[in-house]
Amino acid sequence: MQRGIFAARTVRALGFGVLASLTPLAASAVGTMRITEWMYSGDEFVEFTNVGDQAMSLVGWSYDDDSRTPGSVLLDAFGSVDPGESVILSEADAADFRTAWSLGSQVSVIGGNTVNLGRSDEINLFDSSGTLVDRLTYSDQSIGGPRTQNQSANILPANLGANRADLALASVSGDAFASVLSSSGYPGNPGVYVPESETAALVAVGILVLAGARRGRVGSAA
Ligand SMILES: [Ca+2]
Ligand SMILES: [Ca+2]
Ligand SMILES: [Ca+2]
Repeated sequence: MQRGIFAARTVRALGFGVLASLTPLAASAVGTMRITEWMYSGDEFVEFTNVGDQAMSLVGWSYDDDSRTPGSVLLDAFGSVDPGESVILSEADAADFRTAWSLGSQVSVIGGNTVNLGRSDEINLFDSSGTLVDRLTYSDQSIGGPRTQNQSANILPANLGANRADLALASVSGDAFASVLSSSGYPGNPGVYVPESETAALVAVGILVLAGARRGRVGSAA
């Protein structure tokens, strides 16, 4: 009995010790690439952001849609991605995409993506060993969340890496994600992912916007 209690306390103490030693490491050791925004139709693009605090080399990394195959679309051209930096994979040529969104040359864009996204599809990010780093499975019809036709949607800081498209927020010009309109008039914010503190303060507002958008979209055609 006495031994059992001692053992339980020891295990618990060891557990806390392990947690205490791992937490700071996990928070500070590496860069962390996450899917942060996407639009499947209109000005089709996917945005990846280094939400960690170390630069990250994307040499050897790749993207695929719901066929889930590492190496399908190489992301080598992104090179090294700084902490807080967002990079773009677009269907349009990189130059055309930059023009459409008034992006400077400081935003890395890989254009001409032919592994395109549909209304119900998936975004997969693989590292140089082919290991899945992040995935976003989305469908406004079967999963919920915004329909990203002619508007992008954003992953909130709390949901990064969690594959919760249903909790994504549609972009609205002038919103907390610094959304603007493309030359086609579509709202989005490719090339920037606003800091967590600013976004978190406006999450409640975003949820209200989303709820309003859902109410206003009842009965939309395919
Ligand atoms: Ca598409
Ligand atoms: Ca597809
Ligand atoms: Ca963005």
